Order: sequence, then C-alpha cells, then structure tokens
Amino acid sequence: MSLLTRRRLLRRAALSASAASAARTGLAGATTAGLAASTTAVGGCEDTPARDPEPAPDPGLRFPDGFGWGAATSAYQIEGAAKEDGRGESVWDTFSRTPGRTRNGDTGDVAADHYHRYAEDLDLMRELGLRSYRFSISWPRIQADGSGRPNQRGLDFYRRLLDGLHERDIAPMATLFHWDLPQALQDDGGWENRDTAERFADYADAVFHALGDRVPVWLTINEPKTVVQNGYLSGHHAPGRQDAAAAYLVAHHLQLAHGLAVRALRASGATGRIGPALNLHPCYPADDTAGAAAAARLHDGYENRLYLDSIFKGAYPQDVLADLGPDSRMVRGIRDGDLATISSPVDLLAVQYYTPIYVTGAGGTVRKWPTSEADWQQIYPQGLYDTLTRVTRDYGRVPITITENGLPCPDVPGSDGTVDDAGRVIFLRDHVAAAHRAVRDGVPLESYHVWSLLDNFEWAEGYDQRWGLVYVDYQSQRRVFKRSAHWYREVIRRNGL
Ligand code: GCO
Repeated sequence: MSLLTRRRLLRRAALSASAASAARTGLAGATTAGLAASTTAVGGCEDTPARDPEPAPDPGLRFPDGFGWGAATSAYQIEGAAKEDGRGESVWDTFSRTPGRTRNGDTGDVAADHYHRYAEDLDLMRELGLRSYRFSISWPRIQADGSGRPNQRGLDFYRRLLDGLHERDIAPMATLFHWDLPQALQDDGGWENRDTAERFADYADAVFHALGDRVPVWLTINEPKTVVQNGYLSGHHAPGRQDAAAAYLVAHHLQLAHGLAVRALRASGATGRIGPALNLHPCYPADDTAGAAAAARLHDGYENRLYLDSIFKGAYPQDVLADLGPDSRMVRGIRDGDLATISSPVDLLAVQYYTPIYVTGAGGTVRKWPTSEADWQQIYPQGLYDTLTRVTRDYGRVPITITENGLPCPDVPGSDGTVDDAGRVIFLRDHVAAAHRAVRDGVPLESYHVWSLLDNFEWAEGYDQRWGLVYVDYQSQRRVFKRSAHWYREVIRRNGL
C-alpha cells in the first residue's frame, strides 16, 4: 500500500489536545455567521456546534408506518461484570488494563453495570417507547477461550434480556461481534489468523442454535473497518497494533467471518434476518481539482467499497487491490471461493453514520465542518443522505437500517438534576430529517438507532465522552433521561419530527 494511502487512513486517531484545539479554532474562524450562531444554541454542548447551515426541517415529517425507532449499545461498553458467570478475557480487557492505552486508565470492568441492571434498563427502553434495541453479544461470555462448548450462564443472560425485550414489545437486534475478541484467540494471531474466521462461525452457530428463536435480526461484524484502522493501523484500539500489512489481511478475514456467519445462520434453520454493520463515510474531494477527485475516489475505496463491494458484488475494488499491491498480505491471503462466501446473500445492510471525509489532491484530509467533542467527527447531516442514496444507487434496493448515529456531549446534570443536551437534540433532529429525505427519495430504510442508549465506555476515550440519551452517574449507577431522551420519546410517539 502506498505510504500516502496509509497516512490518510488513520481515522479516529487521537489528536493531541493542542492539535485538536487548533483545529477547532481554525474552524471557528472559517465558519459562517449561521454556524457561529448555532454554537451558542447548543446549551449543555457548547463545544458542539451541532448543525449545518440548512434551515430547520419541516416539523411535520412522518416516517412510514411501523418504522423501527431504536437505540444501540454494545456489550463491552455497558455490561461490566467482567469476571462473572464464566466470562473469559477479551482483547479489550487486556488493552484497557494496559497502562497508557485508555484515557484515565478506564476499563470496561464495571461500565454501566448493565449486566446486573438490565431489567432497569429494559424499563428505560419501554419508557422511551423504543421499538427496536440493538445490543451485542459478548463472545467471551459464550466461549471464554473463543472455542468449544458454549457457556450456558452467558447464554442465559442474553435469553433473559431477549425475554425482557419481547415482554416489552421491543424488537431485538443482536450484533455477534462488537470488537471483544476472546484474548485466547488473539494469542493465536487474532484476526490475522484465518482460523479466527472459522472460530467466529462456530461461535455464531452456537448462538443461533441457543437464541435463534428470539432474535429477528442479526448483525455479523460491527464496523470491520474500525478494527482495521484503529486496531491495526493507528493502534489506538485493541489489539493496539501498527502494522499496515497485517491490517488488510485482517480486513479480509473479518469479511470472511461475516460470510461464514451468514451461511451458518442459513444452515441453522433459524428464521432471523442477517446483515453486516458497516460504518460508511462519504468521501468528498476537498476542492474541485482532478487530483482531489482521484484521491477521494481511492479513499472511498478504502473507507467504503472494500466492504460494500465484497459483500454486495462479490469482488474487492480493483483500485484498492492495485494500491495494496499483488504481494500484499491481503491479496496473497485471498483464496478461491472466499469472495463467494463473503457475498453470500444478506437480508439487510446496517449503516452507521458519523462523519464525512474531505480528501485533498495530496491525499490528506481536511475538515470543512465543525467537529463534535470527538475531533474525528464533523457534523454534516447531508452526509447521511448522500450515504443512504449512494448505497441504494450503487448496490440495489437492499433494506437498510441505520444502526448508529449520534455524538458525544459533555453533559452534566444541572442543579435541578436535569441534563440539558440541546446540542444532541439539534444533531439528531437534523440527521433524522436527512434520513427522511432519503426515504422520500426511494431509499428502503426501515429503522434508525441512536448511538447510544446509555452513556458508556467509549473505547480509548474511556468515560470522558458521553454519547447516551440517558445519563449514567458512574458512582451511583443512577440513570437520568437527558433532554434528548424526552425529545426522542416524542419523535417515536409521533413517528417523525
Ligand atoms: C463505533 C462503535 C461504537 C462507538 C460509537 C462512537 O462506531 O465506533 O460501533 O461502539 O462507541 O461509534 O464512537
């Protein structure tokens, strides 16, 4: 892979505090009066100028009947109970317990204690009116070492959760892998080892047999790209590697694992639907030069087409393969039949949208919009519309669910105990409006999930960034509906804005 490409791909790499604030200052200087005004309109989220220059959406927008309003979480980020009921260690246990890897040395050992408080959390979901809840199953709870007979106590936890969702009339959506690879498999090479894809298929098979009667929608691998870019390029996520050659072999094995799991579901006889969960970033040229257009196209290959084309077209994009080179570990690792496995027909595509990317002719990236507290995230709702319509245009009318969309705000309860995250309300409103425009223009979108239901462990950022609709006081584990939760309940009730 060319050095330039490598340099460009470090998404979500932690910027130094000074670089981040310099970037923000630069942006503030460049923004329009409209943006500057919106900066003051975000209440508890002052740092987050959460809107683009579009007018506020028509407050009469309605979604199709039965639209699945939801919220999302993942196991390691909320469950805690790291050593209970036979759970094994995952790469995130190892990584977060290694000094210097996460902010303040935070770990997911306790997190939002959801493992013990799931019943209370189910009641919060009901109070919100959720129609869909996306969560993930922790592989090391089901197979402590990543293989062998499933751990009944781990399965029982998810059955209780699923029963609770059904009792409350909330449709479950279960992700099989949200980054918590059993450490024992990492010790054997992790996703660099092709056998990990086979282990994943066995784990998925065990879960399908145990819980297949309760789960209508399965998602295979959450954001393979983030494992590649953060786990193996920048190294600021587990397993903390910086090895570009390994990174794209990992990408191939993650894609293979996805395809094997799709096949395992079909073979299990379970009736649920299944698809991948991809974080897609629209890649725009930073200016109108031909060089920027070409660079943005290649960038799009690495960000989006590598994952979409292999699943929906049965081929990796030629420009990416050429850029990686025939001697790359990835290209050498592709075996006959792999692409047929990876492109096993899926029932739906889960899209996760956070940010656009602007690519210069030199292959660098620049920011054009204000960022949230997460400095990799530019706030640009139109990017969601562009992503949804592009997927439908380029890959056909596969049903789409948005499984993540949100932003972090430095939310703190006021003296009256309420949490005023007005910036999140504006952000969500503008993105929901963009999704509505996509539906109006023919995108088969069936549901939308806010990231996240609860404040939680935000990976390398620890507990500093708060992404939830529901505030979590980590000392007492008390939950408080933020203003955005009250707002979202109304959206759900009205089925729109
Ligand atoms: C991801 C993950 C989530 C994150 C969220 C905010 O997209 O990175 O699926 O676990 O917490 O995206 O960064």
